[in-house]
Amino acid sequence: MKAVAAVAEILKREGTTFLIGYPVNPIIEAAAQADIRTIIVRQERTGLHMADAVSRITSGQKIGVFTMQHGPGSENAFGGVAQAYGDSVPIVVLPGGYPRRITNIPPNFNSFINYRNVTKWCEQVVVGDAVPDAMRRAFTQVKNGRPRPVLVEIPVDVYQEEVPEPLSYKMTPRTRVAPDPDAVTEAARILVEAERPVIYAGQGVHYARAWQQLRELAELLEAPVTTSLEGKSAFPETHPLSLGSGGRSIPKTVYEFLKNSDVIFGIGCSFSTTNYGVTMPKGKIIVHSTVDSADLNKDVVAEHAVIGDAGLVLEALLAEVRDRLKGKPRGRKAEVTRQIATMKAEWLAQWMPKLTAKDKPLSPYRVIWDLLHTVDVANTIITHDAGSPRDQLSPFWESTEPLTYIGWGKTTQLGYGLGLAMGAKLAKPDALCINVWGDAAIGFTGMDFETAVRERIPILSILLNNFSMAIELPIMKTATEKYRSTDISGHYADMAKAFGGYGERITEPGDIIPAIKRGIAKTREGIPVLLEFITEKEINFSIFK
Ligand SMILES: Cc1ncc(C[n+]2csc(CCOP(=O)(O)OP(=O)(O)O)c2C)c(N)n1
Ligand SMILES: [Mg+2]
Repeated sequence: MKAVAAVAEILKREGTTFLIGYPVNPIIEAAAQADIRTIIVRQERTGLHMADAVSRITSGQKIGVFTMQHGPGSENAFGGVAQAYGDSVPIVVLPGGYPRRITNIPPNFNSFINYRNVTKWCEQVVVGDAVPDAMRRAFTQVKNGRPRPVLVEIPVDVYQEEVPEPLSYKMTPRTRVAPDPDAVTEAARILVEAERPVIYAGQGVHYARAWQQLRELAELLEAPVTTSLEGKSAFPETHPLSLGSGGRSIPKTVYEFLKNSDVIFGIGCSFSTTNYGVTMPKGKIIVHSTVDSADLNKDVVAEHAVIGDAGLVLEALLAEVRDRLKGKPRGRKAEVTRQIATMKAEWLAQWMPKLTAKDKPLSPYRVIWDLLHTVDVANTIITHDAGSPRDQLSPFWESTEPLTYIGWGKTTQLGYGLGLAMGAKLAKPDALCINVWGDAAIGFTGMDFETAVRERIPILSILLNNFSMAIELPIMKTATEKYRSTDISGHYADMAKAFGGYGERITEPGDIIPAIKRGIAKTREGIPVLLEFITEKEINFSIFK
């Protein structure tokens, strides 16, 4: 068989049911011939974001795959792969390559050379019959160890070469890394001895699907739980031990409890220094559990470390902690949960005027608050974008079920949220999939709303249009005054309609909830929806430093 047909057959054997891509790449045609649904986007970046969400929402059980052409395709796709690398998302990227004769000759863009720093595995196939080996290596890497993108570049003259039949390829295995028992014993001792421990859960908990174990450990230790932005929804945020999620803008409980803790237990997290995550306060005893030892002592000094799959680590810790506590909590819960509830109520009361504001232009906080109280939160998957919408949404959105919030932001590419919502909808067609973004964000990827219409991916897009890059106002004062450099404009509800979707522009506070309900109803009819809320240039955030 031809190498290109072998790629399609291997994708099938790996369980790929749809391939997201942008022409020209013959894998698209071969996939269709093999009955893999092909989904064509309007630009590569969005397609990668969609593949990314497929992997995130399924905890990597279903790996998102994206293909594009050599040259412009692989050049333009760079952002999408870099974003997945930044946030540690496992995707398979299949660019075409220049013919072998000229693949290493400038100025030809060589994916093998250029993508090495944003992938965990990057290979160029040099002969057709090496395709099965290359694909086996890529899928093995993407499914094992720390999740991150992998890439196999296939030069255009390799696609038509022969691969021996019958094709020898079996689905690659998944493994889990178990922790060192001594490290577990040590960590359990520290956690049990701690007076005021706080658990900080990262997205490793999502990839290990270890939500139940996390909950059991928190309840046994009677320890408050917060998450990274990526880990948001790993612990029910309505649980009395929840502090809410981390990020740039956070509930007061996250800040105060971390500050007053004696021990911080990071599970399935990298503790990377980022503007979009809480900074761990100095002087704490840190117990760091991660699947990748490259994270250890990188940004945060950890005296105690446990390497392993978050699920296996939590199970081992549970057994040890149960042993030490004779199976029962020590009766700290009432006091801890009372403190959390009191502080949370005070903090929310401070924000309530904005969350329920009757102003025009609308308060973005009011839009978010009304959205939270209109949708069925447990059956909704929501994501933010870069900019103010992230900082307005993440502290106030309380996720109750695992993987119902796609939090992100080790790097923060404007326009990421649309593709994430679309990928989530592909992976979970029954969920209401929402992206909340600003008018700068839609400038990057808005054209792919047309993809949602054409490919029948009925998402609900919530646009907070303040005709501005409001978050930049404080640092672009002169440029704004002299040259209006933060102003932007557009009628995006009309844009959505022009693309064949449902669009509505909302200016009245009383119309927010009815419009959301109309929008949800339209998504149920299979029509993507864009609700454009005209909002004020709000730049107050729940930031603690
Ligand atoms: C690709 C990219 N370029 C630049 C930025 C920097 N940036 C972050 S937010 C922002 C403006 C956001 O404006 P908007 O989406 O309208 O939200 P607003 O603050 O107005 O609510 C910019 C320029 C970015 N995150 N991504
Ligand atoms: Mg804006």
